[in-house]
Amino acid sequence: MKLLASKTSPYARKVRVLLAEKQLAFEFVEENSWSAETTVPRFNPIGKVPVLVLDDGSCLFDSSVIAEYLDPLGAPAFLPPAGMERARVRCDEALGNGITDAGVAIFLERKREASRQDPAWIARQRGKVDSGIAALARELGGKAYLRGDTMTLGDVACACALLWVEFRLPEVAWRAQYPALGRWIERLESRPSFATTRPPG
Ligand code: GSF
Repeated sequence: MKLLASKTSPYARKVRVLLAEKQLAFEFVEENSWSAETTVPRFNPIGKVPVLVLDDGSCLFDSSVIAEYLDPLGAPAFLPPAGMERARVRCDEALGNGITDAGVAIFLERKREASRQDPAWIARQRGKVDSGIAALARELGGKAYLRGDTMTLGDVACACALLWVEFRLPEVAWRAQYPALGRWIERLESRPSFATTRPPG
């Protein structure tokens, strides 16, 4: 299988961490979905990365869908089998995705010419980043991982979100505000799956 992705995408990083943790073989195809030459729309009509292209040529897109497909392909499992336990992990993942979505909205708005930026829109999205990170800190409390002693997809999504926020929106400074999140993320970052998927530069 092939993964179409950029090296900076936090959504793609979530998938790349899972592939590394499960030691699944894949070809990384670097794509900038914003460039005029991108081939991504041929594989995903929405034109976004990550996209997983399977050996039969069929495609899966949206990082959550790719995670759903990958989880049973190798150990360890990142999702409980069913029921409320699985829904809770999915909700943790949605929290991470939501922090990322709001952060990306700010990042893209700031790319516009200063006079065309909407400060109210940026403030609204910043509110989501801040309240999302506060909720994550409350959920983690003093636990090793969000759901106890086992790392789940929720931990991976939230860690990719926070590391991306630190990379692109350093003014958010969540490490200073939430030392427990810092300790949790240091544990995750020391894993080869996170170390090898760090954005360049
Ligand atoms: C979001 C993917 C996305 O926004 C997912 O896979 O979870 N819900 C999707 N990808 C961005 C790159 S990045 O911000 O990670 C993308 O490809 N954007 C191109 C565009 O045209 O919006």
